[in-house]
Amino acid sequence: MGAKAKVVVITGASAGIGKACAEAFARAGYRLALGARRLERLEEVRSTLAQLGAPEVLCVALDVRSEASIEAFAAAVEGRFIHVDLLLNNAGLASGLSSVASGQDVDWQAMIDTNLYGLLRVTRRFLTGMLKRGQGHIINMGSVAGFQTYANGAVYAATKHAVRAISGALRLELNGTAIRVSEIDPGMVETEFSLVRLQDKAKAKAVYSGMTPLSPDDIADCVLFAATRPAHVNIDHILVMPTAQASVYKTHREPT
Ligand code: NDP
Ligand code: 8X3
Repeated sequence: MGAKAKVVVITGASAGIGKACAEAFARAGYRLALGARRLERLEEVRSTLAQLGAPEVLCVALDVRSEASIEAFAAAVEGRFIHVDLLLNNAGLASGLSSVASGQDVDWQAMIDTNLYGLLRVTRRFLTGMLKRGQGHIINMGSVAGFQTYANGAVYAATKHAVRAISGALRLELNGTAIRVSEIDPGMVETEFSLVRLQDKAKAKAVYSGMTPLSPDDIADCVLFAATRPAHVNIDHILVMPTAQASVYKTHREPT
């Protein structure tokens, strides 16, 4: 891509899907602006990303739950790159697995602040530049939980249903501009997601026992596909599941 290499901003690039997307965009020659709370984890992969082909890699601490952190992150990104071509809203989490009757405010708040408010505020901040330029692409990380809900996952599923609503509304609001809005909606992907959710290594491992989950690279393939379509093509959404997972209710597992 050389001097005109496109710029992609990735939130939550320190692990899992976000990190795999950073690697995929590096291989495709994009300039990268990466955010996450664990700056040291971003710095650890910086040299690998450069070796893979990213002409520039900017790593900045970002907590999407904080408006001030988003502003500092965006100012650093715009200070370095001026234009952002693509925003990948990937930062997200599930906190706990409990019924509505027994749910804790602290878990609900973490999911709503990160997956919903965080995505909204980051989008608003980067849309300003995209609207001035009349160009850009926003890719939101949704989930199969944006299409189906499950017991003990009400609030996580609510935030992912909200992401789908936001992607749809944005497409309507931006119709007539060249700004595209896509959503990638994975089923089970083995990352740090279940460890963050359950806070227990053995329980997190058991989530994927007896089946082959998606890998972060599988999702990065989908993101890169959506990102690299011609300007007149908008991928609205890609719902992608492990072959062993027919729905959030039915996953085939081999005896282990
Ligand atoms: P990981 O836990 O492996 O990665 C989550 C990433 O989000 C980390 O880089 C983390 O960085 C970042 N993050 C979390 N909170 C914040 C915050 N407040 N500010 C900035 N960054 C934050 O999980 P995944 O890679 O699996 O998750 C990525 C996305 O994919 C999420 O939106 C998730 O909901 C979605 N998803 C995951 C599925 C799965 O089965 N794994 C399936 C469907 C969707 P740090 O902690 O350093 O801030
Ligand atoms: C993560 C997938 O099924 O745990 O978005 O909700 S699931």
